[in-house]
Amino acid sequence: MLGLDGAGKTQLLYQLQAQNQIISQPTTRVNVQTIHLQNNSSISVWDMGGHPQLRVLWFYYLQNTQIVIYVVDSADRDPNRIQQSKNELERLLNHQELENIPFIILFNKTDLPQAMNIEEIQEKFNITIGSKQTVTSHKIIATQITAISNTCVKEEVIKLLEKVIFE
Ligand SMILES: Nc1nc2c(ncn2[C@@H]2O[C@H](COP(=O)(O)OP(=O)(O)OP(=O)(O)O)[C@@H](O)[C@H]2O)c(=O)[nH]1
Ligand SMILES: [Mg+2]
Repeated sequence: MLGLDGAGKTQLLYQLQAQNQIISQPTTRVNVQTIHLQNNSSISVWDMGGHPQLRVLWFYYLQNTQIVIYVVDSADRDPNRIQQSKNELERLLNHQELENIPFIILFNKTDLPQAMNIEEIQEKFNITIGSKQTVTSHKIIATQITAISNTCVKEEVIKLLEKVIFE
């Protein structure tokens, strides 16, 4: 699970574990947690710190990755941050180690009034929200979420994971 600092990755990880905890600390390296899916299967989620100085570490953990969950703070309208987030995403999509790996792209913080709407996201990130698409070698699903909400976030994300794993 990757994305810029403050995007909401750790908050989402807690949701996936059904813990309604509010996160206040940036991740300094990586949190690893097991999440249970259907058919007694489970996945290990590696939540990496997104601070600029930590992003270099992402590339040491790409081997054996089966899915990338890329989280974006859709309420951060700073053009520099949008560009950084796009650049990091592009770097991952083009990385040889991740060839053919599905991506789930989550535009988080939709609860905030300044959050970008679907049209703005699609225009700024050049990504279609909702439908499955193929970008270079990758199957991609992008959607909007609110990681702090306690309604259905876990179910929504697990459904997306199962969709890219099993379908
Ligand atoms: N309003 C709102 N705040 C959120 C949401 N998701 C996360 N946050 C807050 O955003 C801040 C950053 O969230 P984190 O989960 O720590 O972000 P992160 O991506 O893990 O950041 P790094 O560990 O620095 O890479 C925290 O204060 C969260 O509570 C959301 O959906 N809505
Ligand atoms: Mg974190």
